[in-house]
Amino acid sequence: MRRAPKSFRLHIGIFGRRNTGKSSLLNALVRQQVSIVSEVAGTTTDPVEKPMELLPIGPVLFIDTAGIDDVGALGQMRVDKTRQVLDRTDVGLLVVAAGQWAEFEEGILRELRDRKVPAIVVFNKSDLGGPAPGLAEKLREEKVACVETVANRGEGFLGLREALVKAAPDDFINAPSVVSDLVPPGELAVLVVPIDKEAPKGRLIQPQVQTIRDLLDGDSYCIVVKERELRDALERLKRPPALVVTDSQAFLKVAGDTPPGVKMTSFSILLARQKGDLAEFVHGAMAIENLRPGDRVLVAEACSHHPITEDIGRVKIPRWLRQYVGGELEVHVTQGRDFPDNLASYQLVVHCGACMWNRREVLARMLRCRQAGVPISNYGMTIAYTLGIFDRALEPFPDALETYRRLKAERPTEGVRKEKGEIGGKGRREREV
Ligand SMILES: Nc1nc2c(ncn2[C@@H]2O[C@H](COP(=O)(O)OP(=O)(O)OP(=O)(O)O)[C@@H](O)[C@H]2O)c(=O)[nH]1
Ligand code: SF4
Ligand SMILES: [Mg+2]
Repeated sequence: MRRAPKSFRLHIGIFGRRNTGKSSLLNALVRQQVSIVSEVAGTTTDPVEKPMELLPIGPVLFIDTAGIDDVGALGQMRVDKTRQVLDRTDVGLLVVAAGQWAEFEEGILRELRDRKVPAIVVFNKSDLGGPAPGLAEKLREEKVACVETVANRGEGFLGLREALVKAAPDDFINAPSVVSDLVPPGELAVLVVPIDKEAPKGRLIQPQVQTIRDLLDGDSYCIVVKERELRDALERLKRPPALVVTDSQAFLKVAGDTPPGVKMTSFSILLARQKGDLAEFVHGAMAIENLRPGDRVLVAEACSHHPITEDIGRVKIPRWLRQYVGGELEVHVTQGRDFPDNLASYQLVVHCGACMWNRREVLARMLRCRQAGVPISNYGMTIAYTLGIFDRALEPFPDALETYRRLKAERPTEGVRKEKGEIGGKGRREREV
């Protein structure tokens, strides 16, 4: 994996009075003992830095600081060092113990606000007491996010991660391109766009348009074909394309017609990476292996209506899943901003590519799923998995492929159902409308 230089990392500064649990919070966030914790106020004397991959944001740098309510000469030095951290913070966590709130906390918020740095107030030690009545509401009105944690017991961290995703500046959240990093300048991508009765009249759909535009922006180029012409188009080329991208519904035919060695994926998987977190979707798709007849599956579409996606979400994906599982599934469909509160009652969420949304919205949804303990996959990932071409579809994304292979190796039952012939027969048929 390429290492992100420090400046590309989202710097998350952890501030607050002494002994509020800042170091405990850092240790719980990174699940390691990187900063010394003790009941003695003033334990952390110098900023402690910890770089890590914080899914789903990506590379971050946590900076635990010395409590800045210190007094005396030594205290002043700590205050100065902590203040320097404020200057390089992209998101500030203000840790407050058991509702302690006074001019001191208001002062830190002001400092963050003056620097236009988003702040999250962490009411830690909430086992000992919550925020003063009305305080959280007042802060939220001021657009300051608030969460409650018990850092030494690891409680409240999903809420904190969700708040971090919301607070992170767009530059960090909207990082990956659609496709241009996969097709070098001057190279060719072949895009496969089935034009059948479900295709909207006279136009291409958003994911296809966005892919073409991104290729042009990246100084590469593409040819666009229907699935029937793909083989012929590839034969005419003097050198193979850098990538073949297909509508997920034509996955199996396109996988068959694209020579081994030529990377292939779908528009929907490109969107899974650009708008969401590909590694998390890999986990989600692999949860299909655990589905059993009678399980509940939520199909979520980000926009309110689209003839193709409606059909794929309501008819085709449920059918592929049922065939893979070998029995009935209870499939529910949601559209737009509706997302049920009872997520935990589902065994799987399958999300559309969310081409109309920004990455932050998709990541927030993924976090809600994680919070509820329900795996989330997306359309293309689900289709590739049920059709048995998951590795192939992940080839352009070495990190995701690696995650898949590692998880597969760790799960001894993986593939057993296939070998026993319990699944996979009818599930490998394509485009059953
Ligand atoms: N009850 C309770 N105790 C906590 C919680 N979080 C941390 N503590 C305890 O509070 C004490 C101080 O924790 P630290 O993480 O060292 O606090 P700090 O803010 O880093 O302190 P300084 O480095 O001195 O500024 C330790 O004894 C922790 O075990 C919590 O959520 N609840
Ligand atoms: S938002 Fe989702 S359902 Fe709507 S067009 Fe985009 S991918 Fe399809
Ligand atoms: Mg500390």
